Amino acid sequence: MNAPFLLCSCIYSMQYENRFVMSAGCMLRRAKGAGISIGRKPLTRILDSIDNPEQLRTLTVPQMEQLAEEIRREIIEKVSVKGGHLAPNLGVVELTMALHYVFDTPKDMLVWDIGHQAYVHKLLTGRRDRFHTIRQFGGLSGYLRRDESPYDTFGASHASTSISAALGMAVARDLQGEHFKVVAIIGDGALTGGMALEAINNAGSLKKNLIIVLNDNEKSISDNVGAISHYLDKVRHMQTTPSYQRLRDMAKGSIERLPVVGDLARSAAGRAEMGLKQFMLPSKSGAIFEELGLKFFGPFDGHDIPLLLDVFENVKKIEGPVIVQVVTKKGKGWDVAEQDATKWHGPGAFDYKSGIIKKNPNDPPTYTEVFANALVEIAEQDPSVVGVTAAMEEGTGLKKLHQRFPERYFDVGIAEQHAVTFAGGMAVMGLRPVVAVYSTFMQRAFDQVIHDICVQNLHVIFAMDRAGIVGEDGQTQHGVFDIAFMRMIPHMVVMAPKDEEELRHMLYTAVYMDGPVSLRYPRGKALGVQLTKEMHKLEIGKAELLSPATLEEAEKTDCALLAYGSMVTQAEVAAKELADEGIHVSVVNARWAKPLDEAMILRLARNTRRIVTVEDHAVAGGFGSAVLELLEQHGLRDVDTRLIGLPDTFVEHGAPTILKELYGLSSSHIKDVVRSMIGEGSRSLA
Ligand SMILES: Cc1ncc(C[n+]2csc(CCOP(=O)(O)OP(=O)(O)O)c2C)c(N)n1
Repeated sequence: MNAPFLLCSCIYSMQYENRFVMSAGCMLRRAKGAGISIGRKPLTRILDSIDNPEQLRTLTVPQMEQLAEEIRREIIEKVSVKGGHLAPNLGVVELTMALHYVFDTPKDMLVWDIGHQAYVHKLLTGRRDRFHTIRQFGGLSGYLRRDESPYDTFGASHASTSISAALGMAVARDLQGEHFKVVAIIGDGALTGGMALEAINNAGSLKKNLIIVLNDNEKSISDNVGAISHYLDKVRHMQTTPSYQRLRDMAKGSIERLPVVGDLARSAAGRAEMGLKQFMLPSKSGAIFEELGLKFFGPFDGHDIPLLLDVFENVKKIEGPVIVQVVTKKGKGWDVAEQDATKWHGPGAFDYKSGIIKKNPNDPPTYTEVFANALVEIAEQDPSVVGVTAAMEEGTGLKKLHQRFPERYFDVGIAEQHAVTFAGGMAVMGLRPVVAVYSTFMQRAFDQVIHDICVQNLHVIFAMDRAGIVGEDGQTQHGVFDIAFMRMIPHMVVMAPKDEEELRHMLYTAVYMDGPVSLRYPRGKALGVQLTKEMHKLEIGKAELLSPATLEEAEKTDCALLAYGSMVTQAEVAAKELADEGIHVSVVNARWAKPLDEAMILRLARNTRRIVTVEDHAVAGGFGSAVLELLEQHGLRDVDTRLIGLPDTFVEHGAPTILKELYGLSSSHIKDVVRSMIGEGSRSLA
């Protein structure tokens, strides 16, 4: 604990002895429990009587400690059914309770960063009854949504936004003459994002009343990286040094000897704060946040409820922007998750009794795995190949490259913009950087892709995982805009494989061509097709006709289905079933959204007069739009062309199968569209 702060908080606790039944938090701290033991359920739960923070505020500290255990159990049990964010939530149970206890939410505004750690917040803010529906279609979101609850003050899921949003709220509050607190809660991982640092820069000069709680658990999804993370390590480490411990004891002793609690003691504590602060931080110049104009307090034990209550009650009174560093343990309370917080960051369904994540051993590999293996294979042959990730070592599969070639692997933190320009710098020097990134997070670096990569025609490879509908993570995580924002940029080549075998060849092609190139592939299991030993280059801009066997035959079909990436399979299924009805369609694996296989598309359009494009992406600006543009350029406006893709809306969360059916990305919808084009009863030219 921060010794100077301890002085203030002890004084405070003395005054509030009656309210906190445990009395002065810092002096009468209870021994911590060993964590929850899953399987033993209490007969009556405090949790069942908590529907809002008002009710939480009536609890005593021992009751809150019991509630913390109940919340952990609830989260583990419910998340085990369908998967979700586990370790981040187990780590913030006490922190969330303390925030809702001390602050007058929802009038005081809590702004969570990312929101993957907001399950506790959801449980305490009237969503307990629906908690079992989390991340399921029609159920609670796995992140924050303003339309879900007045307690969700700002939507989130992409990192590093909380301080900006909270600062904006604080400015508006003051302009509107209102009075409430604004608290941003940001993880040490999210703090590596440039936006968070931009916001701190702004907050330090605007000097608004704003509280930033830094939830420091030393982890992003994997271990946190970067110089700021090392700096926080040092601050944390100070806590464990003997000199710090001595100061802390001195502080405690002096508080206990204080005869009265009043203004005098307060100012004494204040003086001690000033003096001791020099010892708390590695060096004066190292106190970077203070230098930037924010008051910095911490580190505090983020699992110590009485302490947290004291700290927040005090921080509430401080003027100007304040950062409070709270140290938490990711996965806290469940051994399995504590020991491997990366694995338990966001597991799929698991058995909470055994702590085993459910996985079918017969499942085919994921696209991520195939990509990761192919990249290592290529890197083994070519020392110029390097990998860049923005804090997604596990998710993108770059861990394999990290293990094989640590010196050619770069985790830059949650910093997609930097990742892109950093790769540009390496490309200028003749390296072949592969930026492995989720489609949704690529959105962050749009200008860098244009300005730093494409304008200079640099050879950077963007491998975009989780493209298309991702499912349970919902609105903010579906990768459904990348074709549009990539294909509109001059020089950029845009491709998507129909299966994992083609993914390998596309990656190889991307590495051994020139200029900027992007490929997208979906989340989850691949198709299970046989992988060939050797990778080879594909011809750029050449589509693959899947059926019928020749272009001459395809020209005679009723309609041409041009399918892009993962939708090829659905198109093939639809074509087979339509054939049973006597409707003959050709199926093309388009492969390239840019450059298009103009020759093939124009030939099919001129002869079949009916084109259907299919993609797992927004219709606006997508592959189908590219085809329409082509037809328009060649005066083929009278070709009946239908675009199957996502409408102009944000796709909700839920199982991919449900969402694909709902939004028309299914073979049955493709069939309906074809049928409606040619009329019931069909007209077969074949
Ligand atoms: C822009 C962006 N890139 C990547 C991610 C993926 N992501 C989700 S949680 C997370 C780690 C966040 O770490 P931290 O803020 O410390 O929170 P913790 O999970 O440790 O509580 C990352 C990288 C994201 N949400 N947003």
